[in-house]
Amino acid sequence: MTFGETMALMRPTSVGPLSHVSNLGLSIGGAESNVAIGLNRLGTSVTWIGRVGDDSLGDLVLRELAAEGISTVAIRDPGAPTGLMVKETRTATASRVWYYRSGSAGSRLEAADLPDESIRKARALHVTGITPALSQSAATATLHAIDVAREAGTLVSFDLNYRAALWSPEAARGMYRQIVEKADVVFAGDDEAAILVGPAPTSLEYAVRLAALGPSQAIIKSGADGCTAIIDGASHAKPAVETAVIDTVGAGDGFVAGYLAELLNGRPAEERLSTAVLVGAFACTVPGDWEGAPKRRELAILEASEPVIR
Ligand code: KDG
Repeated sequence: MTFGETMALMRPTSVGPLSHVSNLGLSIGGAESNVAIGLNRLGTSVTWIGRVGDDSLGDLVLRELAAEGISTVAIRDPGAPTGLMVKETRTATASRVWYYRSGSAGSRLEAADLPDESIRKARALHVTGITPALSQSAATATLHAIDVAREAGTLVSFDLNYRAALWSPEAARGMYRQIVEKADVVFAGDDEAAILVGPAPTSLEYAVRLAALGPSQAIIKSGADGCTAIIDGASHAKPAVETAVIDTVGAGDGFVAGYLAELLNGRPAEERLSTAVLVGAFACTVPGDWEGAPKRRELAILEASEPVIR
């Protein structure tokens, strides 16, 4: 189970400043729904909870999630629009994201929106550090959901997912600490971990410091440098899977989906991390944030020696 804000996502069909781009494709994006889709494609069913506006972009979000087979608990908010995210492919190798989400329906998520009984019954609850950055009510909802999950023995997974456009490192730090101390599994990039535990010389040291705060599984995602983890007291590392990179946005969510899918399948740590780096690489192969997520039967594609599989 997961919850958060899923936005409409517009992305250019050509490279250059947005002021000179004449066509934008329309899709959806949201870290938690990206993870949900990744998990579902790997065979793990997921429920996504969130608010969208009572508008056409809200219809788009819910239709896409339904098309991906995600169960949704969606609140239609007539008082606020569905959030919007616009990508700019400024150069072939440098892109950026513009958010139009302040006051959005998704940011008005509140604890009363969350079905506590379903959280209690879920095998896992996955939250990200984006949701508590959206508003006070979303932050309260996040902490509430984690408490409900913990009391019921539902595994709590947390991806720090720092977004500089939403809050400062100082504001994020206290919230990260509260959540990490209650989480079973924590994911972070090196820079994100540094916000919470201060600068460390190596990724492994970041994992050690995060694990020292409580989680039995602390995983550092280092993009093209792979990942490092402390899992049940043992250290692990995996190189990234090499692929032609089109767009790295969503790779971290793919990584999380791959890891959680294998964790929930009862697979050992090494296998969780192998699938994580593989699914993360798949996310980089397409412009969208989640469209490249693999079905289980496709997992071997990236390592195939022939470009065409017949
Ligand atoms: O991780 C990818 C996400 O960043 C993207 O899909 C949208 O949730 C999003 C965000 O807040 O950036």
